[in-house]
Amino acid sequence: MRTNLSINPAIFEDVSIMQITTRIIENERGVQSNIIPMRVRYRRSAVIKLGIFIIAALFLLPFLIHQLDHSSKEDSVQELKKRWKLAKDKQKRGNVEADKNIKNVVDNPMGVKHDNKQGVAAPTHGPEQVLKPGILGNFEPKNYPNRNGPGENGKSVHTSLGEKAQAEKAKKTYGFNMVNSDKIALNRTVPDTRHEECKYWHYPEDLPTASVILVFHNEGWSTLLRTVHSVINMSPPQFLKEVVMVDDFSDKEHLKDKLETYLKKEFKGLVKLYRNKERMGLIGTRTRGAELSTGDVIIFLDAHCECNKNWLVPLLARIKYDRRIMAVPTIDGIDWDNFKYHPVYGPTHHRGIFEWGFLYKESAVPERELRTHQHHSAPYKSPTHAGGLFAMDRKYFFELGAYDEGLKIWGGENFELSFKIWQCGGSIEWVPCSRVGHVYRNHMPYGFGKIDVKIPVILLNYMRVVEVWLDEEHKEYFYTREPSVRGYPIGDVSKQLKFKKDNKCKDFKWFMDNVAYEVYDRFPRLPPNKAWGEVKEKSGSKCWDTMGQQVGGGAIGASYCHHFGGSQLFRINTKGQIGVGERCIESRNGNTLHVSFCDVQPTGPWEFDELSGRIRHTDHDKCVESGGDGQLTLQPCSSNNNQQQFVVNEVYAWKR
Ligand SMILES: [Mn+2]
Repeated sequence: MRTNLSINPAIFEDVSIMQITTRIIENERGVQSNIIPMRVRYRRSAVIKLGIFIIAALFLLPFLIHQLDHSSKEDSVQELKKRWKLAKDKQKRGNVEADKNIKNVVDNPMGVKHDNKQGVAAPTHGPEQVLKPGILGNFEPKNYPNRNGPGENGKSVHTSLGEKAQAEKAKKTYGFNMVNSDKIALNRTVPDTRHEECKYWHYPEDLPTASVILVFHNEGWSTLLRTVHSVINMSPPQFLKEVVMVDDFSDKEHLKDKLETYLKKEFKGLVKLYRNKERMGLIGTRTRGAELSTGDVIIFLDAHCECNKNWLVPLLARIKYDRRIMAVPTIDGIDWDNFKYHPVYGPTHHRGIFEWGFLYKESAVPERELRTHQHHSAPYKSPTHAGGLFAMDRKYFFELGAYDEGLKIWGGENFELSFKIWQCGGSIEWVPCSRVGHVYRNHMPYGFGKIDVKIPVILLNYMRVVEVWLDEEHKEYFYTREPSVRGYPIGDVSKQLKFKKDNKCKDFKWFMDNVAYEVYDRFPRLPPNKAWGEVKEKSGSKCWDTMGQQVGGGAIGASYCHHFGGSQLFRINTKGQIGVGERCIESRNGNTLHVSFCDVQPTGPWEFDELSGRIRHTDHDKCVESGGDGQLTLQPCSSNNNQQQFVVNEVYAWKR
């Protein structure tokens, strides 16, 4: 594999780099106003050994005493000794087999059925993590504070009447209610959302070091700094090499000198701040952050996160085990308005997949994957990831060529990296015992900066990914779903294709059959389009339009043709579905047309006769009629009614 660790000097010359020297937060006791020092303490190995010895002695003592009178107890003692030996050996050698002999005393409350016999044992590369029920994990935080205060323990905070106007303004500027965020301590506590089992995992002591990379653009003060404090507070110091902050050309005043001064004062060189001299976009800035990092592992987090208990070690342990694993924490939600910290998934594990327009989706982990694991809290494989939060071996990231440099701004980079990893020999795992809270925005508050692209940037990115990593069959599903971008020039992808060839990466069919196999269940292979584009009245001037309606919403209608696709781009496929975006058009009431979920078995109900221009609903045996007043309804079909006649014109907005 080609290793590209060199940093482009041209980028560096233009950029003011600020290395900050500061103190560790622990030395700040009592100095900063709203910062209550909170560093979670971690057991040292000596303490663990002593702890294990004491627990073992307490366990064994009664048995040993009884053994004098009751020789029948001998078996139990021998059994116990055997277990201890197995547990210890396992930790030493990373022996997977030994783990099966340790009884799991933590009930699996999720009721997930694990069929161990059918499990496929993964090859052991490095030392494995071990579950020791009843024995607190070696990196479990101790002395996690119990505090009262606004938002402590992840509770919600509320806006008073007097603050309403200011809160509204903040929402518009940042996408978050910063008035509420500002009331919460920068190092607030959060509830432990992990599965109970997570407390009893033991991890190797010699893990790689991590650089946590935070890319930001015009981020609010308290959400940004809470992320930094949380990373530092919740990570064992021996594994956190640095926090690398990369400012993608923000112009907010609080992110200038004030930020530099604060970081200098609070964190002793542990937090480094770099600034882009012009807007690079998220993807390019992430790669730059990786170039500037010095840890063994790079961990990307969004700039509005809060790390939960023992979030870091489970990620590092997977990379220690196999450096070609991308380890993804399980994301908790933080409300953008009241900042309540809460889990977003129920007891069922989820993983990342996609539909054919490459909208990111999550769905329950299939049984085929679940049955390869003995423990519900064990890391599991996932086809892809949401994009914002993940850990990777730094060198491996560059061996894979980092992100495709042709990807612009934001979007699709998660698929590029995922497909590249899986198809070229690596894997992606979601780690249930690593939890990180993320504030979901209510809207994207800022633009993308200047860009010369005639289709949505995200579609251009998808096209580059599709053209490099998909095969002919699967490419066709993408272009069936997004027909109007077919033929748009995507620039040079020869470097990516060469990489794929040189590294003998597997094809997309392999990926679908072996990794993302559940995608077909939820998003079946798309039937070809029979006609697509604007659906225009033959005798009028209006086009079908979703009118912004969603599933469960009101009727769609017709409005003046804008020729830009979007809400006026419909696809009628050979199986009789009418698609719009990822959704379909249905008329369950036999009267009006509505946006609905697509049936996974595509069979009708529509019939489009190009000759007559009639669009017939076969179940109701009625035809779509445009009233001329913007209403679309189903009416009895009539061959001489020109209000039931439509033409479907392909739309390529970028060609005009
Ligand atoms: Mn985010």
